[in-house]
Amino acid sequence: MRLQSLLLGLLLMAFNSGVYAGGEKPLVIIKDFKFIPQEITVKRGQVLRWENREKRQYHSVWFEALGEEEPDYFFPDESFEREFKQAGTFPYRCGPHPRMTGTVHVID
Ligand SMILES: [Cu+2]
Repeated sequence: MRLQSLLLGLLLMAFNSGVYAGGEKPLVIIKDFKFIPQEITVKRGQVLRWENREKRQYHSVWFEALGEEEPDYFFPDESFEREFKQAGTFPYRCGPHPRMTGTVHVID
C-alpha cells in the first residue's frame, strides 16, 4: 500500500498535474452538485479548502472511507477546510448527495 502511494506520487509528479506549491492554497469549488476539480493533488501538510458556490444548496465533504464521521453541512458562501498529514489517495463524497464524489491525492 505504501509502495502504491509512492508510485502514484511519482506518476503524478511526472505528469506535473497541477500540484500546489507551498504558498498557494489548494481549492475545490462546489457548484452544480460537483466538486471542481473532481481530483486534486496536494502536498503532505497542506490545507485544502472547499468553497460552496451554489445559489442555495448545502453540501458536506465526507471522508467516509477513512471511517470519519460526516462533518456539518456548509452553505453557499461558506467553506470547509481539512489538513492532509499523510500521503495517499483519499476518496470523499458529499453526505446528502452520494453521487457527488471527489478524490484528494496527497504526495510528499
Ligand atoms: Cu452535496
